[in-house]
Amino acid sequence: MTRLAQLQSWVDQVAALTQCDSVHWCTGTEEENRELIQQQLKTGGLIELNQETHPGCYLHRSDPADVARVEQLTFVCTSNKEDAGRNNNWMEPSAARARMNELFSGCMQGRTLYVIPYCMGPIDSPLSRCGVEITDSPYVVVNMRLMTRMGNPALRRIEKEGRFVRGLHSIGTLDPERRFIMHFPESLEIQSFGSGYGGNALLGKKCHALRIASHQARSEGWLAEHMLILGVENPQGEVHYIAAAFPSACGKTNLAMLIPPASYPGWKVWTIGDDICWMRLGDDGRFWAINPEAGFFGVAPGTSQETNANAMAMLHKDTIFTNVGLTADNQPWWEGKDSNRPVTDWQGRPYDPSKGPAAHPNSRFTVSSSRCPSYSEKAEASEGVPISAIIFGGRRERLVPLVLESKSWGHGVLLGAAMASETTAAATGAVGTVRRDPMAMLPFCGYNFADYWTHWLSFGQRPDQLPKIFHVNWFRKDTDHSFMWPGFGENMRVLDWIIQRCSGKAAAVETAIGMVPDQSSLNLEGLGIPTATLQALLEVNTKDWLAEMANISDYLDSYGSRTPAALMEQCHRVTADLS
Ligand code: TSX
Ligand code: MN
Repeated sequence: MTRLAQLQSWVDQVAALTQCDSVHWCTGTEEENRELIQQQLKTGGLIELNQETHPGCYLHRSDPADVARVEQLTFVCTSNKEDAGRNNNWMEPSAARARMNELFSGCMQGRTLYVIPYCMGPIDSPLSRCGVEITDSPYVVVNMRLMTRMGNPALRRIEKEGRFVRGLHSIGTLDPERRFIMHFPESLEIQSFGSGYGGNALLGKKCHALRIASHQARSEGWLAEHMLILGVENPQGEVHYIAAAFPSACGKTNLAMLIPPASYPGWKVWTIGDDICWMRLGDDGRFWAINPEAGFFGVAPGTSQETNANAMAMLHKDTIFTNVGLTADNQPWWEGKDSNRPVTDWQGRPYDPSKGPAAHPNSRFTVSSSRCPSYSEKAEASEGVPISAIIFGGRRERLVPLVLESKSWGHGVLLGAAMASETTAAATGAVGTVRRDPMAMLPFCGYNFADYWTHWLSFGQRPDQLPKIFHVNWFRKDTDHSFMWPGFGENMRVLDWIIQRCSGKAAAVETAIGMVPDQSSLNLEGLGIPTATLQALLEVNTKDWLAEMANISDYLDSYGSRTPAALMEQCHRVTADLS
């Protein structure tokens, strides 16, 4: 129950449409969470894990046909098709509503309807935004409690502000033929039917904090980005904050939780967020950023003591695992975790390597940010943190140098718009194909990419205060197919160079595609990287880059007449400098 009439009447209307048995207003309390978990243990929605090694940890097994986001069934429903852009599927709003009404009609018979008020961002921050998700999935409720500020405090803020994103979700019958994720950015609405999977069902995350928020951010003059946020503290106690966007399978969560190597005594990396960044220009001309999330919904496979010790430390308590395998003593297990052996796979079958991996490649952990050893207290600051540098990245075996600094804001926007990654085995499609993924927002930008680049370019007013923009590539390979850069903790050396560039310290060499470290300004002490390898890591091959620029130009052009001329000019200038 709420005293906000528009919220109460929407809930009443949805309850009537879905014909739910009962309505539960989520408070977000411990007690409520305990009850929801107990109830799911009874129905099999959750399975208890080893409570000695993993207190408060549970396993959820999804329907085997419901294990990932469904981009082909995800729509942006703007009144004008062009506003959604060729980067989105589009449906006319009233047609989409009619379709969804049919699906939601009577879909909660015999079920409880949960009303989840949530706040994306610190509860007292002017940068935060609220929403209400209605769902019939108790799994969604317990996950939303970890991923957002959920319950009474959020409801109080919503009642005060009177404005919130309306999210409606039902798992329906999980029929892949009757599954849709609809966004109505003009009226701040989300409707998701037929999937219980995270990105399709936890509406605060990709649907609200990226698709709806990016649309809202454009009209309000801020940015909602698919970026991690970290703080680098030097031995003098100064902290520089960095936001970074990478396509999937580049190790964003690992970078957000990086542990500086022994060669950086007294340095510390603080985690603000691992997935989403909302930022806005302050009166001081700097970008101030918050992490709208309150938890991590991370990919489990590949997470280990070696790749991400901070993540491993937080996954022993109060964590929900989805689609991982089990050891003989009921501990969660995934490929790459440790030398334990799985006995049960993610579908609950006896583990048989000939039937595939023990954990689904997209299996996940959900855990509160407060469990992360490197979690920054500044993540709770209502004013956010000031961003010194923005990093774009991609997985490229050839061509793209280890690190590159843009020559201007506009050139930096080009680096973001031209981002690309080679597909890995985990993704569908051919392995090794280069796929463009501008600002890592391809599946998440709630409006036309061409307008999005115009919006990015519009911030180039006070260039002296703006963050510097960089591009990194941890994935260069030698002719013998081995990685040239050690990556992981050693990426600290690249972050060090980036911060030094922001404070005008480190030297750089100007090339046609941007500034690269001069051979002595990147700290390589103790790495034993041969000079030839370093040269290759930082080389700019004119012939190959001319081909790349032609490809980028065609790609940007494919967005049509709305593609900003200033972006095409950046592209042409780089091409001319290469020639
Ligand atoms: O997350 C990764 N990062 C960022 C870490 C802060 N990964 C894993 C990507 C899959 C999600 C990386 N993989 C990184 C990286 O920097 N680099 C690589 C490639 C690589 C893999 C193994 C080695 C080195 C590089 N091993 C040895 O050199 C022994
Ligand atoms: Mn993401």
